[in-house]
Amino acid sequence: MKYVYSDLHQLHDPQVEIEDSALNEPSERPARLIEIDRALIAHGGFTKVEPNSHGIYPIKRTHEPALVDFLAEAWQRFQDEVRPSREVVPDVFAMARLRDGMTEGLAPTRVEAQLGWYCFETTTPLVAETFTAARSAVDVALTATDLVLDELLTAGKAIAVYAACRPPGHHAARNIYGGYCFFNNVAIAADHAIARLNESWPEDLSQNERPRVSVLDVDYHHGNGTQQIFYDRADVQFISLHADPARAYPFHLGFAEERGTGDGVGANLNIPLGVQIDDAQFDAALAEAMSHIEKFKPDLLFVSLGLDISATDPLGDFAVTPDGFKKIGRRIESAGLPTVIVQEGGYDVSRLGSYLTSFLQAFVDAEPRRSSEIFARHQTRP
Ligand code: SP5
Ligand code: ZN
Repeated sequence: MKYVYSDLHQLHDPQVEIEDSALNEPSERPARLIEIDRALIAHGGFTKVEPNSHGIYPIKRTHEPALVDFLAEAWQRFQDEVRPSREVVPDVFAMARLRDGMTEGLAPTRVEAQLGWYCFETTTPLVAETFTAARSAVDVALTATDLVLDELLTAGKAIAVYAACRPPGHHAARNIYGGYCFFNNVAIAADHAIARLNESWPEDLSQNERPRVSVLDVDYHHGNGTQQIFYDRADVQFISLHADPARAYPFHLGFAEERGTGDGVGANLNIPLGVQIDDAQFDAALAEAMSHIEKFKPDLLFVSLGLDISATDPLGDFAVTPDGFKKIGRRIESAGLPTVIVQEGGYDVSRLGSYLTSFLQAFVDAEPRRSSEIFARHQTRP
């Protein structure tokens, strides 16, 4: 099985993050992906691919261009215009309620004000080369998506590729970042997949034959950014299993009532879960999610894979075991869809490799079958 990995993620290496009213060592650190890469090499069943540069355009199609331009310059501007600092974080947040009953505020121009406009919390510091690392994570997701699309479009095969993304992406919304995420890797890749399928397929397809994709988010935390980006879209289904936001980050989104808006009504589905969810309980929720994906009949499946659902994760309170990860991988694989697996969270650094290889084992085992069978596209759809 192929995986896409770039060493450039190591350039994002904050030394502190402000969390739980304390200055902590960052949970989201380079060692996470170094451990994952080590485990995939040691396993023997994986082939590493370097990402290709896809440029800035796919990022600016999904995110507001002003956010992208801000992230390109913000760290250096803070050094020049405020004071030298290894990590740069906001301290004044542009909360909409400050202006209750008034006209909407103007976008600020000073860098310290823009930080609180474009970032929603304090745990996601910028360092000197964060922008380079965040762009490399996007290229990793886009390259993995291209490998899956190439196989689908040229040979009709449904393969699976793992995108070793870091920093993660699913908390980054269209024009605001946070939650250790800068660019929404999976959302950019899903938009790119739809664009490529639209270019390759005839223009005169009926509405229910047009390209569509599903994003299944199994990170411990709700994928608020992905939900926001696709909330009004009928061609991207977003389904998230996560800790109930009534008790867990990101707190303000991820409730079951959030079902989409406009054309997107019904294409967003949240399944909030209680504490200490075990393998069987997680699998039952996943079975429900998969039944919705089966009905939607996507051309491609994206998985936002968070390994922070494990029983040993320092940020989570679920109870998924290595055997649970195997079963989760098996259930997702059994849908038989062309699949891009995108790395999100997971913070028990020394165990991330074994959790990941447990999850991916079903895809490794299915590879011979997936590369000999033709995937039936253009199924009849609702
Ligand atoms: C991508 C991703 O997984 N982002 C997660 C960001 C979570 N940040 C908030 C963590 C709050 C930590 N409080 C932990 C208390 C655990 N006992
Ligand atoms: Zn997470």
